[in-house]
Amino acid sequence: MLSSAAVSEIADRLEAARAAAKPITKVTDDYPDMDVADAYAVQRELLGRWQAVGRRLSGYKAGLTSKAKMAQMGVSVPSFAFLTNDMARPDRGVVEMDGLIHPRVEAEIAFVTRDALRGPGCTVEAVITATDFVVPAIEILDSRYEAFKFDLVSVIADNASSAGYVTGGRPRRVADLDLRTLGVTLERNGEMVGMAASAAVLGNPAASVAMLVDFLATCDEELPAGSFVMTGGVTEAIAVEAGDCVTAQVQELGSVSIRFV
Ligand code: OOG
Ligand code: MG
Repeated sequence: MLSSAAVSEIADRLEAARAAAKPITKVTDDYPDMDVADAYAVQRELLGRWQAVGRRLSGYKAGLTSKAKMAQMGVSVPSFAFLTNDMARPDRGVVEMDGLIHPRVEAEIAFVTRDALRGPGCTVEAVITATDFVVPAIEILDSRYEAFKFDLVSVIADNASSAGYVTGGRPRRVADLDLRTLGVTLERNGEMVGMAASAAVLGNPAASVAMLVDFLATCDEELPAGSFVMTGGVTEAIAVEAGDCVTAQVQELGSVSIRFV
């Protein structure tokens, strides 16, 4: 297990990379013995620092939950991370490239829970029962690592590349939907750059929430009522440049857009 000094040093590096928008080598190059638990300790350290300066925990994300994402990133194990209020961007708003290293966007389905969920053994049915509504979302990723290349441990330490998120569309009750068969598209400047069915995420994006709940249980935590959860990119993430307009559309849920300047 990493010492708390090492955890703090890694958090320093990641924060410096983020602040300067300059990528760093992946942390496992310097800490080859670091494991997944150490990486989550770095995440906690980052969250603690962010909360200390007034950022608030606004949700959770699961990532690397679709085959498309796993293949794209070369990591085949889902990961979890925190979202904070300052990462939220308004639908149809703008995101400045300044301050970002090499941003990518991905189309996701996000859940908002009504009831608390506690693992272990959380099921898709339990998630569906506890869910208030689902909405379409775009996640903005920005790996703090050179060339957007990492391994599982490094990406977890980097809070799973999180940089921002946008929700929009029409909130829908899950009882009215088949969460497995929703068509999802991602467009950049009007060109279709990704498409899949929602089942691409672990067979059902609710399974991604269940996995998060079971992960939180290993930390002796529950997923509180009213939580916002991003379930993971349905298709590959797409690199963006200044001037790009990106729209994610989810069947039955409407669309969400963001423009980069
Ligand atoms: C890691 C974060 C993965 C997703 O939805 O798959 C993720 C990355 O791909 O940079 O957020
Ligand atoms: Mg994501």
